[in-house]
Amino acid sequence: MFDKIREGLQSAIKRLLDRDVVDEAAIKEFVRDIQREMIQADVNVKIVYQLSKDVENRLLAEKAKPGISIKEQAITVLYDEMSKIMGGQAQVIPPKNKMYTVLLVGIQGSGKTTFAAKLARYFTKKGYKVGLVCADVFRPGAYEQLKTMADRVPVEVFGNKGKDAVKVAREGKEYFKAKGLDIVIVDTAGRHKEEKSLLDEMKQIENGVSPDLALLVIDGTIGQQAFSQADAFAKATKVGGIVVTKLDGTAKGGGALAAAAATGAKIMFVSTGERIDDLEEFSPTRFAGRILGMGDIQGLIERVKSLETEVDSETTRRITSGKMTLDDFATQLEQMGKLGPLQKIMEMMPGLPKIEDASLKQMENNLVKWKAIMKSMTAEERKDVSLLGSSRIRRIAYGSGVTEKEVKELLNRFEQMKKMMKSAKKMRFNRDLLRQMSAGA
Ligand SMILES: Nc1nc2c(ncn2[C@@H]2O[C@H](COP(=O)(O)OP(=O)(O)OP(=O)(O)O)[C@@H](O)[C@H]2O)c(=O)[nH]1
Ligand SMILES: [Mg+2]
Repeated sequence: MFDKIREGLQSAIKRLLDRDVVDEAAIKEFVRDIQREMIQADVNVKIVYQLSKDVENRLLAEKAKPGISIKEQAITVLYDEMSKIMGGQAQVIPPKNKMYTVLLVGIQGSGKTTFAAKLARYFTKKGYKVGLVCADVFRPGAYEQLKTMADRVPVEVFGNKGKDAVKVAREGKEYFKAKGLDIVIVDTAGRHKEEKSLLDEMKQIENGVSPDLALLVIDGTIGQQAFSQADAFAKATKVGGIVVTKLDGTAKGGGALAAAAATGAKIMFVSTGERIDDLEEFSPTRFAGRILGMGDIQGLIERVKSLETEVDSETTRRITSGKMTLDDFATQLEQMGKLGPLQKIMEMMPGLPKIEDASLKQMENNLVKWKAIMKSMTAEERKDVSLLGSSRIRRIAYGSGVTEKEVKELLNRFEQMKKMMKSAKKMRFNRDLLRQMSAGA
């Protein structure tokens, strides 16, 4: 998701980080870089202009804060402004004592039916009792499509062929109300290719069904064209929210999100694939972070801080003086594991070279293997690897189900790591390492 724009912005960031001096000219060039990348990702020109002007003004006006380099400042400001253009956070929290009705509308093929099932799943996981209503009386097979997906949740689908949509929706509500459900999701027909007639019909259904929430489902592949749909919709309903779909298959997703947010409409969910669980609540800060390739960098820093306290000073001294033991190494690996999957950690660090998924997978596998190998060693062996002659290595390999070569590989890595840690002595442990990696300062 967002691969193209992320790569573009990351290389802009990297170019900035690679500079020796960051002066006014460098900042202006950074801003121009960003403009170019965003326009290529189909972000609306006005939005790009506003964002880049704000970033530039802030960077030129604000003095770098103590302890933060101008480079870090540039990334933080960009992140901040990107979060702003993504709009506010809007969560859906249906009450549990009263039935809550969600109406889905959207033009043909935007992903309503798929989303209906995903949303049913989302609410079911949160402990709500959910029912689906197929009010698409237009397309043959609409009921079956919804039913197939609903079976995977699983939730019940109410449908009644050959009647008008409003009537079916009303009957569906009554039906599920009698069963004591918490939430009813109404899927409608997308017989429209353009928004005017869509909105006319939506108002009609809305009046008939009186939903608590009307969601406009927008296909993310239309990029900045999302603006006019979201805008017209926001004006037509008081209970509206936006869903942007197909973000997995498009380079224009960032443009669609920014355009929808620019209308003032609330983006509530994004859909990122065809599977039933490919749904996310929309969070502006998280998405800005992802587009910049730093994910939830704040969250990561917090986690690293909390891990730091777990490493006592004795261990730190041992490691940085080149006397790291395999136990220490195991602890390090353990802690990396706590930060989350490598893939995620990597995504959170702008400016890191892109690592192929395959080699990441390989690294993950190694970590699992190494842990097993170290578990098959005795405490003495972990304290002093020089004990590990060929017969012990054979025993360990056997005990952990790997080859002797793999045990030796681990020992090599461990030696390398030991050297690296010694030379990194001046660096204050994890946090500084992370800061270096994340900001290149
Ligand atoms: N890659 C991807 N495909 C999606 C996503 N959401 C929906 N699709 C696909 O888009 C196509 C249309 O999805 P539907 O859910 O049938 O769309 P709809 O709005 O109900 O269509 P109509 O009822 O005909 O208006 C299907 O092939 C879905 O599998 C998504 O997030 N990612
Ligand atoms: Mg449909």
